[in-house]
Amino acid sequence: MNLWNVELEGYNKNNIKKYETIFVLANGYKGLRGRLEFSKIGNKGNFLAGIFDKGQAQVTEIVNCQDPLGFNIYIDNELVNMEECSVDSFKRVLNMKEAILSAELVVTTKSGKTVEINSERYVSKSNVHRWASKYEITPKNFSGKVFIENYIDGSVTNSSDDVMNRSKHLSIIQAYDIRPGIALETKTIDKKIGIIELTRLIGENSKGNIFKARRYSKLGEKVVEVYETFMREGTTEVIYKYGTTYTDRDTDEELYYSALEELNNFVLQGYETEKSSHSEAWDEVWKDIDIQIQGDDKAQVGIRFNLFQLAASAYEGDEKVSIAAKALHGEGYKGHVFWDTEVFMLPFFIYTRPKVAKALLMYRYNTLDGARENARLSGYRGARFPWEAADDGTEVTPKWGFDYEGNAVRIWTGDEEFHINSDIAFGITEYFRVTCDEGFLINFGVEMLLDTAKFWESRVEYNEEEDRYEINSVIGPDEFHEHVNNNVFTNYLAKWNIEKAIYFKEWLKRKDENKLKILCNQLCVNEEDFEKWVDISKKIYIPKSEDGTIIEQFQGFFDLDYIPITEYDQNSMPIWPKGVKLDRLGDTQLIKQADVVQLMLVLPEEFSYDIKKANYEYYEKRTMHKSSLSPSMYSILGLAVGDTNNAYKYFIKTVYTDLEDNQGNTDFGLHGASTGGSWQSVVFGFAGLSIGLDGNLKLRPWIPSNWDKLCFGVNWRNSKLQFSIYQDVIEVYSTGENSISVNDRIYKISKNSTVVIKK
Ligand code: IFM
Repeated sequence: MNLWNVELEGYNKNNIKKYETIFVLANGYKGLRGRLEFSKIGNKGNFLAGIFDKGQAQVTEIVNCQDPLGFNIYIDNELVNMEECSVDSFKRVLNMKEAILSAELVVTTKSGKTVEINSERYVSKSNVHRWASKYEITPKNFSGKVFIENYIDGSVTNSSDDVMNRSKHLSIIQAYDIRPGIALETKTIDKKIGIIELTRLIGENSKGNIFKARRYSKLGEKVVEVYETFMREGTTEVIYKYGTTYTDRDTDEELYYSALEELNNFVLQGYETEKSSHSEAWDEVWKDIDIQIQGDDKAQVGIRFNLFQLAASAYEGDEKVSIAAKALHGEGYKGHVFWDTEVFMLPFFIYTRPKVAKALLMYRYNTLDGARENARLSGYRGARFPWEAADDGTEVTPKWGFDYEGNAVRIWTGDEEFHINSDIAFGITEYFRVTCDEGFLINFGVEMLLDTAKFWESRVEYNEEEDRYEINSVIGPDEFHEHVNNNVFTNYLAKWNIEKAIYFKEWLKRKDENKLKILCNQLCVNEEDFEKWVDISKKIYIPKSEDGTIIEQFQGFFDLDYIPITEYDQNSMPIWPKGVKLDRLGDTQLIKQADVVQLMLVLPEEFSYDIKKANYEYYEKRTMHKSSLSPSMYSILGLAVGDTNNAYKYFIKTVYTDLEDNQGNTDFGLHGASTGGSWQSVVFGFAGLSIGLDGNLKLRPWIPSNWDKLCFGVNWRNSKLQFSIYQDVIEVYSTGENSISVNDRIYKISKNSTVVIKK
């Protein structure tokens, strides 16, 4: 078993879309679905970060751009196609180490001609505008004319499988015959953002060019070039396909010339040269992110898949884009960005690739005006970050969707899921705690903290009778319960958001008093607001059980029907208890995903071991894990409170969310949050890494008995730490001087040295 590969053996029409998602190649700028060129089944997907459009769609959505992958082989005039040929052998491999997707297939056409095709593809990590494929074609039982068709398809729509909702976001601007090569330029409907794809085929053997004739044509919204060649039985011919992509977001120059220059240089440097720099770039990434789990191959491949796809989805070169819930892997959730980014994915980047983390936070800063507009439009002040975000920070959550039974339902999350503001505040302070990047905080972070606090000031309601502040009619992380009052996740984090705003306002005063003055002026806040903030933070309502042990998820939760979960499916996911009415879930204590448990992980230092344990046990029995965000959180809190048995189960469920499609919707894109949750399960869960109240790192590991060794690295302030955790020994290497607490004992590590600790 190669622990760097995800492999698919055997051709199966039913899992094509799932593997298109699993086999996405992305570089944070572009995501190309892992479509097999020789199949007509599946969903085309060429997503470019930051390219959004509404057009005739329900809401603004990521645009499925013109598809540059088109590549057909005709033996005489017979198309080599998986659906019509007999498949003699079939294998696809995603090599995560080098970020190369390859395919090996042998097929026989209806007329009995057998051909072997070995191909590979990469989307360059070293130059985000470049991507390429290579095809090795061997006739097995014939010699004859072969036509190779290269095309770019501009007829792509979004929601192609959903007849009522198909929408086209691109108008064709121009098709080009580059001779050799083709190009197709489009523009989005609303903002008229230009997008161009260029491709060129090079087929060469020892005698030079293998092509004998070429024909260019524009067929409707497709631009096509076809080459004629002659192939001999048993002789392999190699064809390279080079591709470049540009949009108006990248350049002020004419798109065609930018992309053409890029293509010419790419072809000149060659496929293999770019492939090497691409692999080297990935090598650097892997040095930062890899996690080794020795002794458990399933966990090893699974965790690498999650790290790979998460790292592939981000691009530090663009501070105006973020990672969508489904990353650049599919149209699910319309390419929108949720709290998934800050709470689930960002910690991975903060600890392993801080420059990317900063770019992700800058996306929020760059969309702050949209957030201010959201607050204004809903009658509040300050900044209200959107529950679902696209390119400008305004709210893009659809108003209507479908429930579990397919009935049309009003979606309230965009109106009521307010905790997104504090989730972003959490991302900001967490980034600062780990990196100490003062420049970020001074220039961007404090402004976001103050403006989100100002929002909470306008959002809370004062209950005079009880002398407390409340936040009513909200949705917490558990989306089964809508319009609830005083959801603790929301209230607690609003309080915490306000406290952080006050703390960092004082911090900024010390660092740069003038900057703070300007900021207060700009945001229209003064001492009166700050005093009110203190009052709110002291008096915000946190419902609890009478003895104070169990936090009540929201006011009135304890009075709802308790329905025991007794059955589990083959992936050990809870099955709906018998008799439960899916349109009345709000009347029950069944919850969709971690809510109170989530709070205890976002702010672990705020809750004692006993409180965590009691709440974990109480809510675990009630959680349906109907969101992929849930199992990782139960794994981490489970480990913190000694439920090691279930923790492994939740961990495997998390890392195999997409590989085993255990939420049943991998077709529509990656579960980005669970890729981040996978990293967190290992680092915060099994390794027990946290930041202590003294500001130092703490480690409290527990690893399953079949794990011989768990290894990973993190950036901590100005040093890199490398952890190796064995069953009875822990080794910590640090590039800088550090103090670290391991199982509650403090160890000093000097620069470039290792401490070895016996458990
Ligand atoms: O952000 C999540 C939410 O918590 C649950 N439903 C799916 C969203 C996107 O992943």
